[in-house]
Amino acid sequence: MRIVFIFLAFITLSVCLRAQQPNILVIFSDDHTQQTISAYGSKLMQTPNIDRIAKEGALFHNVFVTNSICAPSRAVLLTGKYSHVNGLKDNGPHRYFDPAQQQIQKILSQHTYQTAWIGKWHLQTLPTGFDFWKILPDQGNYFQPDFISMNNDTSRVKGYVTDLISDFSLEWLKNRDTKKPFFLVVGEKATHRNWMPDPSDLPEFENQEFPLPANFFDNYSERQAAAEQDMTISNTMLMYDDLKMGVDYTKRGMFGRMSDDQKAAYKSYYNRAQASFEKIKHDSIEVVKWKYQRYMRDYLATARSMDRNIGRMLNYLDSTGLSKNTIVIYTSDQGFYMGEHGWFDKRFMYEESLRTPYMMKYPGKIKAGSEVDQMVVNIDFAPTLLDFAGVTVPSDMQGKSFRKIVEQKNSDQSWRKAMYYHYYEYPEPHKVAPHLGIRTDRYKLIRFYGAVNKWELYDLQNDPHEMKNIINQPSSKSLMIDLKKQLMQLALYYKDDEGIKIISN
Ligand code: SGN
Ligand code: CA
Repeated sequence: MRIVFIFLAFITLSVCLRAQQPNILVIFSDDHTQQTISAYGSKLMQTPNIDRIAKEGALFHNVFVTNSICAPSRAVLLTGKYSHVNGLKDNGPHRYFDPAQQQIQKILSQHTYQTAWIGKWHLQTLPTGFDFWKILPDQGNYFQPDFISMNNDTSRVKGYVTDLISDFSLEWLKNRDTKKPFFLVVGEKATHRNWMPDPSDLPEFENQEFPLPANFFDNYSERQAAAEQDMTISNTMLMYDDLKMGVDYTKRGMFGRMSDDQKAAYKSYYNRAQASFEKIKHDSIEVVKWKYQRYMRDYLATARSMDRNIGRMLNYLDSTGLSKNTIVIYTSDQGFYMGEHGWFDKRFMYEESLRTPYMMKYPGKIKAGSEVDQMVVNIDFAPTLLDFAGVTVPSDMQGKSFRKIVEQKNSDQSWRKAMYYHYYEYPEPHKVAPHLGIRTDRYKLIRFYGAVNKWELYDLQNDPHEMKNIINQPSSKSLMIDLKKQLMQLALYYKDDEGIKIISN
């Protein structure tokens, strides 16, 4: 009798625990930056559905990535570890993500969760430890994209990538095992280069003019790595591939994949753009400004489709009553330059690409409209989700759960005051020299190495656009010594042996 009672009590307890486990939906976009999200105060466009997550939950103001590039950032999301520990330092092709290692989905599976990844994946090895996945090969395509399924079959699907990723995600949600909580990552392709909008989103921005960032015409003085990169709108951005001028739609490839209707819509739209180019093409300054406007319009239009599709997913959660017990997170693999320093792309430890958007809702647990100013790093994402799922965070994960912070239960005086960064990929595709660095709430110290051997120091309070490297000012000396010491402490703490050597040199 007693044994039966204990058994029943155990069953009841485990059912209760399970009932409390939240569902988790992570919407993980590609290169979508804070400067273009209205929740962050952007005036460039409205993102009402993304903003909804922040309004119903928390908006994070200071979320940074460890290595501002795609595949490494995904590896951090899965492992809660820096690139030098999880093994994926760059996008490849010579480095691979080790699929055998510990990952968040594998841990959640062991604790009743049903797990899935749908959309862009971009780790060179296939997903492991998910109950379901359906992914784009490599970067994927915007139109009629191929998807790889779990049986390793690759097939082309008719439609626009952002719609399809949401369709597959909703389909999986509808057919999931409702007895288990779910963990679903939706990997968006938007807003990645070459920014091919859904034709229905083309008119929205066609006649809008966007203000040039204050440092658009940067001369990179005292910043050698910034001067030597290859990611400017003026020189690197391509008239054909990126800006869709003079496209031959009969050729195979990303344009050839479009349907006749889609091609017709593009031709008519981009012919008008071409006509505006013809008028200014002999004035080099006007050409750069024209490229900037075209870039902004296409990038923002891909974000518009994504925002609409996020609305579809949020509506599904609301209409099924799932919202009540579902954590929804919107974030991106890193930030991006929208013309700041004259650039597109990411990689640098400067603010626009070091930051990533992050918002999170969980009704009843996270107060609607809350704001988080603490310094969060993407190594914290996995530990936080495990914490919310009631699972012990493995001691080898390098991040920390910010659950108490977002639930406003603890002001946590011991929370990090500085973050550590390390970027590796060189030279392809944008010639950004490898570097590592530290960011505190006010200062940033960067050490470029390899192709460029230089230190840079910024006072973010006086110079938020990072135009003035103050490393050689005599008054910076003691600050530099102090920051370098802290940088070394962080490299030691995160066990970055390569970083330790570079800092000591
Ligand atoms: C492609 C892009 C680059 C971009 C990388 C990495 N070129 O190579 O501009 O930096 O991806 O992006 S493209 O002409 O092929 O679009 S990441 O988001 O996957 O890291
Ligand atoms: Ca990316």
